[in-house]
Amino acid sequence: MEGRIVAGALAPHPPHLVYADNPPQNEPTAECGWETLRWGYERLRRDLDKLDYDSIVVLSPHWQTYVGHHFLGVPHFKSLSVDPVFPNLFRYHYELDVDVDLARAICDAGAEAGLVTKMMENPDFRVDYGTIVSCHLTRPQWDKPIVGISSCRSTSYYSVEVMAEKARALAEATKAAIKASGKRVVLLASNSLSHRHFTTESDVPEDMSREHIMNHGQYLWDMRVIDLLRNGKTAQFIDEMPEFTTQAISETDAGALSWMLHALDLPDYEAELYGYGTVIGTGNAVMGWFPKGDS
Ligand code: 2X7
Ligand code: FE2
Repeated sequence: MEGRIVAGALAPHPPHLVYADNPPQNEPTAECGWETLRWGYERLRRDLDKLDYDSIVVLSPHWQTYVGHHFLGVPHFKSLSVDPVFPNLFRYHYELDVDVDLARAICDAGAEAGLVTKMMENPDFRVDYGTIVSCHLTRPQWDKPIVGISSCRSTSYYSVEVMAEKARALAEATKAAIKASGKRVVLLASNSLSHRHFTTESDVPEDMSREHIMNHGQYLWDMRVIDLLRNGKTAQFIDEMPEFTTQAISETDAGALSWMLHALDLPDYEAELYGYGTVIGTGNAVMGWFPKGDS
């Protein structure tokens, strides 16, 4: 049977959300915080629980490779992930399985399409926090193997347009490999929307009286993007993505959202918005796409 993508999610990765959830894997503890996003993730999880799927494929802005895309290529990773900027919030003991067969299939399909791709086979590699946070918040049980894909930094090395072309090619490779695998797969675009952020933190990080969008311009951009995505205007979003990325310093620079939307064939159906909220001034939305043909 042909494999297929059963869902895609915009799954932002501020470590603050894991911190505020107090899972046993994370050392620091919080009183509360960023509820609209955490409740949004709760509802995303509920919808994903209704689906039957084999693997999760995630592209992360915090695994940065300047030459091509790399793929986690070791069956099991276990280590401690410490956020470099927020070590006070995120010291997370992770243990995860990798769907190496699917990773290799996407890696090979990408290479055939002319992309530079490489399997990352160092067993001591430390998985980045973007991958860990998005996967934890989407599936805290960690009972599905993941495919971890690095972000090729072509936006900074060349231009946002070069990144967009590569994201599209990687999406085609992802789709073809999933189809041939016979597997049912969930895709995660691990990124925030607007990304200007505060440079200082309050004494109590979860003090929500201090949390708000960085500026009104960023908010307007986030609302525009969410409106396009909610209304199935993903092709228009892709057209506007370079300007959004530049003006809102958005984490869409990493290509995760473009990759996922292309792999979903640029949905013209509505996305489910589970929640929007800011984290240290950045804009974050949790959203889901459910291609027809699944229950
Ligand atoms: O990586 C992040 C992010 N994208 C947004 C907000 C806060 C921290 O980390
Ligand atoms: Fe980030």
